[in-house]
Amino acid sequence: MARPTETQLRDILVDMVEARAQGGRLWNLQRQGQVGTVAPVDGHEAVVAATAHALDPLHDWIFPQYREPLALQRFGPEVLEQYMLYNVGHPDGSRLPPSVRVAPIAISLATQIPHAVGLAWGMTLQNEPGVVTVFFGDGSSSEGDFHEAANLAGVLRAPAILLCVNNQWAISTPLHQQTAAKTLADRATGYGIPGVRIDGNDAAEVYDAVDQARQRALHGDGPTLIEAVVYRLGAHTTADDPTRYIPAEELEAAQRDDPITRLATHLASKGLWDDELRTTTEAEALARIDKAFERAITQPLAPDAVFDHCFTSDTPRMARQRNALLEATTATGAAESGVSQ
Ligand SMILES: Cc1ncc(C[n+]2csc(CCOP(=O)(O)OP(=O)(O)O)c2C)c(N)n1
Repeated sequence: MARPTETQLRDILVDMVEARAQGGRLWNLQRQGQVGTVAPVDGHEAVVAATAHALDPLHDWIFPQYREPLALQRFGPEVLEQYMLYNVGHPDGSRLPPSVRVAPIAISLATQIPHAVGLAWGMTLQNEPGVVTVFFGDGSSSEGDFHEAANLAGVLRAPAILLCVNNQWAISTPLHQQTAAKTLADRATGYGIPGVRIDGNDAAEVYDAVDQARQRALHGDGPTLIEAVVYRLGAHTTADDPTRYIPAEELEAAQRDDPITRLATHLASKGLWDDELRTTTEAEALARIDKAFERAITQPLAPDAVFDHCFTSDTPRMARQRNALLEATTATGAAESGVSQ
């Protein structure tokens, strides 16, 4: 049992509050047409931030799905900078410096899980210390990629933590239509690995579960499946209207168990948190995301960059398309500008 210290819990809360504040800014930027579709982190903050604090940024890897980056900043300031590049559509947003052990976000559901398990196995083969944690949702746990990767991880005893964030919804599909399984953690039995189900709104419980799974992996005992139960506190993405399918009273009940309020109340009772600290934390977080956004939109971007990272060299068809695009943008003068808004 590795309960985080009160100081660690305060650091986790700082990351959670920052992520929520920056997510609000990102939502507004999307509404202003400044960034693409955004998937809010609201309701997932305790799982993501506490996990990042239970891991070692120098040796461990994180493979996110798409909600996590704002709460992963313990792994380096580059995470926010790259995420903002991604949000403005710059290809460099999917390329973190090698020193930052966070993989690019995965929009194609569950594709990140085999990659994570492969890396974990590779680290074992190369005698590298460290574990790989991969985030995915309850919806993604129905994908073949999850089952294949979980099975392989068990067989290879890969040092991986399969972290399923069960937020009860996959866009508008509720959990009871997703699976007949009683719990998602139960699925671990079929792969011969431990499965644990935790309260994802409890940062201390998340920290403890991830720490235990990490110790098992480091001792050569293989992967763990963790199901962290939370509730998605709002829209799936900026393209969604949850009022069309989530009963208002259900959302209100979930909001009463907001992970930020829960941890803030605990730390306030210990004299370690107050409104002033929250205000300062939010202001600093907003200043950082505004700076990262300014940097992202002024980053030069060639109009044909969209073709750049598909193949080593363009196929004949891509070459024709690239040329056509360059001719069209030169004609309109668009090639002179930076990221198009
Ligand atoms: C392979 C694939 N199928 C379908 C989609 C469309 N899609 C995007 S998000 C989503 C729901 C994912 O739910 P879940 O894995 O529970 O994660 P959450 O968004 O709730 O965090 C779906 C079906 C996709 N991105 N990729």
